Amino acid sequence: MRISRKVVLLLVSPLLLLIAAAYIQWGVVGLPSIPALALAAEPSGFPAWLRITHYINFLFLTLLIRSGLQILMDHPRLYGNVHCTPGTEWLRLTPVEVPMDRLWTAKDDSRHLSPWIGLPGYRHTVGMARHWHFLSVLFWVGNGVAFVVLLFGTGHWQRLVPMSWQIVPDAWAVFVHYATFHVPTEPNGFYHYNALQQLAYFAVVFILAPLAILTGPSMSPALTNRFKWYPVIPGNRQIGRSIHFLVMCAFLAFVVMHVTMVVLSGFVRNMNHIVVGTDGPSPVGLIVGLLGIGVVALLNALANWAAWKHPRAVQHASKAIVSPIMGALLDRPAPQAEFRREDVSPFFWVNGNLPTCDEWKALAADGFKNYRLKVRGLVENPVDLSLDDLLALGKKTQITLHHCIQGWSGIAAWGGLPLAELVKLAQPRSSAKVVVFYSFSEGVEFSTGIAGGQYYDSLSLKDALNPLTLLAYEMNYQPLNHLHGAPLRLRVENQLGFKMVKWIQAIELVEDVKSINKGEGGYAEDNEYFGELASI
Ligand SMILES: Nc1nc2c(c(=O)[nH]1)N[C@H]1C(S)=C(S)[C@@H](COP(=O)(O)O)O[C@H]1N2
Ligand SMILES: [Mo]
Repeated sequence: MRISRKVVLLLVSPLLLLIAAAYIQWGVVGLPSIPALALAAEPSGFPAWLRITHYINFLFLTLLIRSGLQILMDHPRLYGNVHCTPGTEWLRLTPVEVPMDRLWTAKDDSRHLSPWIGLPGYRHTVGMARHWHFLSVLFWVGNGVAFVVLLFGTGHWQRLVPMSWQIVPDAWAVFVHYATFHVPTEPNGFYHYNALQQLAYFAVVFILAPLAILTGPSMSPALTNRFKWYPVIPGNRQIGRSIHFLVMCAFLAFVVMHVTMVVLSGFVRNMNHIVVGTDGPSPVGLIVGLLGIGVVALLNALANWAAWKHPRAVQHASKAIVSPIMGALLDRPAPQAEFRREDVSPFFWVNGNLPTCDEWKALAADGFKNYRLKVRGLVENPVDLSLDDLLALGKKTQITLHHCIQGWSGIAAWGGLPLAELVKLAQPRSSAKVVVFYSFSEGVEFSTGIAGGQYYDSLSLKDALNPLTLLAYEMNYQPLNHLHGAPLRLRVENQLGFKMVKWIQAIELVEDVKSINKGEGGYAEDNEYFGELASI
C-alpha cells in the first residue's frame, strides 16, 4: 500500500488546522458559549417516512460500499491522470509495483478482498460486484429522492437546511467543544439539532450524496465518449473515480461519527427517536433498532450468498432491472469524443492472454500475410478478407479514451476499417440482430485464473454501426502489436473494454446469442457473469 504524501496533506491538514485553531481558541479566550436555541416553529419528531427512508438508506449504503470496494480492488490503484501509468497513482492498495520487464496484465493486478468486507469478496469478482452496485444504487437513489420530496413536502427540511449564515459561527462553537473534548449539553434531537449536527446532516444529504451520484457516471464510456465535457468537470475519468472513492470515505467517516454521537448523547432515547418515533426512556427503540441492524447484516450475508451460489440468477436479475434503465439512459447516443495527438497515453495497460493456438502463431510468424477475416452467419455475402482487402475497403483513424471495466483508462490512436463498411459489404439479412466476434485466444476463467474456452463477445447491430466502431489493425500509428490484439481487434467506444475482442478470428451475424456457448453474449458474460450491456 502506498498513498501520495501530497494527497494526505491535502486531505488531513485542513482537519488538523481546524483542531489546532479550536485548541488555540480554548487556550486563549476559553470555550465559546453555545448559543441558546431559538425554538423556531420547525416540525419536531421523526415521522414514519423519515424513519423508514433512514433505514433503507442504511441498508443500501452498506451494499453500495461493500460492492464498491470490491470493484476498486479489481484495479486497486487511484490516479489523478487519465492514462493510469503505473507509478503515478496517488493511492495504491496493492503491494505490487508493476514489473516493466515482463507482461503484467490488468487482470493479474486485481486483488483479493475478504468477503466480510467485499461483496462478493475474493479476487476478480468485479462482474458480480457491479450487479450488486447497480441494483443497489437504483434503490438507494429512489429512496433518496422519496426522502427529499417528503422532506420538502412536510416542512421537515427546516430541521436540515440552514437558513442563515449564523449556522457557521454556531457550528464552530460546538466544534471547539467537541475538538477539545468538552461535550456540550446536547439539545434534544427530537426537537432540534445542534448547529454542527444540522450542518453535517445537511452536507451528507445535499453535498455527499449528489457528489456520489454525479461522479459515478464520469466512469461511463457511453456518457463520457458522447459528452466529452462530463468527465472534465471533476478533471478527468480517473479524478471522477478518485472523488467517487473519497465520497465513500466521507460517508464512512460520517457514519462512524454519527454512531459515536448517537451512543454518547443518550443512546436509548436517540434509538427511540429514529426507530419508533417516540421521545422517551423505554428500551423498545434500542431493541428493535439492534434487530434492524441485524437484519441489514443478514441481508448483506444473503447478497454474498446469492453472488456465490446463484450468480446466474443475480446476473439475470440485473439484466431484467438494470439493463433496460442503462440502455435507455446511456445506450442511445452514438459516441463521438475524439482527442488530440498530444493526449495519447504514454502507457496502455494490457488485458487478456496472448493466443496460444498454432493457427495464430503460424499467422504471426509471417506477419499475418495469410490472415483471412471470415464473416459468416446471417449474411447474403459471406466474405474472407486479408489485411490488404480490409485496407482497400477504407481506413479511419481515431484517438479515443478506453474504459476498462476494472477501472483503468487510456487514450490511444486507432486505425482501421469502420465496422459499418464491412457490414455493408456482407449484407446482413433482416433477421440479423447481433454481431459476434470470435478470438484466436482463450479467455481466463475467473477465480481460478486458468485459461479455458474461446474468447468472444457480441454487439448489437446498432452499436456495431456506430461511426466510432472500428476493426483496428493500427495502434498509435504502428501496426497493432501482438499484445494489443494483432492482427485485428475491435474498438467500440461507447462500451467497456471487455467488449473489444482482440486477435479477431471470425465475425458472425446472428439473430440472438442464446445458442452460442452459455448464451450470455460473450466469454466474460458467460464465465465472469458480466452484464451484456457495458455502457458504464
Ligand atoms: N481475446 C481477448 N480480447 C480481449 C480481452 C481478452 O481477455 N481476450 N480482454 C478485453 C479487455 S477486459 C480489455 S480492457 C481490452 C484491453 O485491451 P488492451 O489489452 O489493448 O489494453 O481488451 C479486451 N479484449
Ligand atoms: Mo477490461
